[in-house]
Amino acid sequence: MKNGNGQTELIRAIADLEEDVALDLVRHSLADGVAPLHLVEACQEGLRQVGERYESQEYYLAGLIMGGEIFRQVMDLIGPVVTAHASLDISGHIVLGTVQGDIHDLGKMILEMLLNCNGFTVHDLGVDVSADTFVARVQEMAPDVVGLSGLLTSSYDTMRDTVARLRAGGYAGPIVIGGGQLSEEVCQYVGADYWTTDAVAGVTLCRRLVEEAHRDQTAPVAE
Ligand code: B12
Repeated sequence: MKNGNGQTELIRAIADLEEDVALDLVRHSLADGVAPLHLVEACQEGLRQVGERYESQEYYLAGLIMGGEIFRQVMDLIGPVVTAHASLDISGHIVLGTVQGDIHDLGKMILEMLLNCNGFTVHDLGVDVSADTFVARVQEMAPDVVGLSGLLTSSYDTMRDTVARLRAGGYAGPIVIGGGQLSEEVCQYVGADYWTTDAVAGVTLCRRLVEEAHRDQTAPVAE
C-alpha cells in the first residue's frame, strides 16, 4: 500500500471482494507500522462501495455477506494490534446495541473494541435489540452513556422509539446514535443527543461525556 495515504489498494480489494488480497494488504500494512485505524477507514470506504454496487444490482446479497465476512477477518488481524496500544485511563460504562430489526454489527464491534481500549466497560446487548431490552438493561446498569447502532433507514423509527422509551423509563444521561447513514436531521428526528458515523469520533465523544459527568459529580457545591 504505497499510494496516497496508503489506503487505495485496500479500498479497491474490499470493493472487489478480493478476500486474499485484502487480508494480505492488511497483514503487510500492519507489519509496516500503518496505523490500524487507517486500515479500518479504508475497509469502511470499501464496504460503502460494496453497498453501492449492491444498490446498483452489480452485487447481490451474497456480495454484502462476503464484504462483511472480509471485514470480520480484517478485524481479527487488527484487534490485537489496537488492544496492544490500549490506554486505560478512564472508567465509564456504556450500554450499546444495534436496534430492533437491524443486524449490522461490524461498526458496533469496532466501537466496542476502541471503547475497551480506552478503559470503558461496554455492556453489549447484541443486535436486533428491542426497546424493552434497552430500557431494562439501562435501568439495571445505570450507564454513563447509551449507544444505539443502526444502518438501515428503517432503523430510524426504531431508534426514535427506543430513545422515547429510555426517557420515559427515567434515563436522563446522554444517548449517542451511530451508523454509516446517519445525519443531523436523523439525530433530531430520533431525539438522540449526539450522532456520529465514525467510531473514533464516538470514543472521543464518550470520553468527553464521561469526563464531564465525573467533573460535575466532584465539583464543590457553591455556597
Ligand atoms: C456488510 C453489510 C451487511 C451484512 C452485515 C454483516 C454484519 N455482521 O454487520 C449483511 C449481509 C448481514 C447485511 C444485511 C442487510 N443489509 Co447491509 N450492508 C452491509 C454494508 C456493505 C457494510 C456495513 C458495514 O459493516 N460497514 C462498515 C462499518 C465499519 O461501518 P459502520 O457500520 O457505519 O460503523 C462505523 C460507524 O458508523 C460507527 N458506528 C457504528 N455504530 C455505532 C454506534 C455508536 C453508538 C457509535 C458512537 C458509532 C457507531 O463506527 C463504525 C466505525 O467507524 C452496508 C453498506 C454501507 N454503506 O455501509 C450495507 C447496507 C447497510 N445494507 C443494506 C441492506 C439493504 C441490507 C439488507 C436489507 C439486504 C437484504 N435484502 O437482506 C440486509 C438487512 C439485514 C438486517 N435486518 O439488518 C443497505 C441499507 C439501505 C438502507 N438505506 O436502509 C446498505 C447501506 C447497502 C446499500 N447501499 O444498499 N448487510
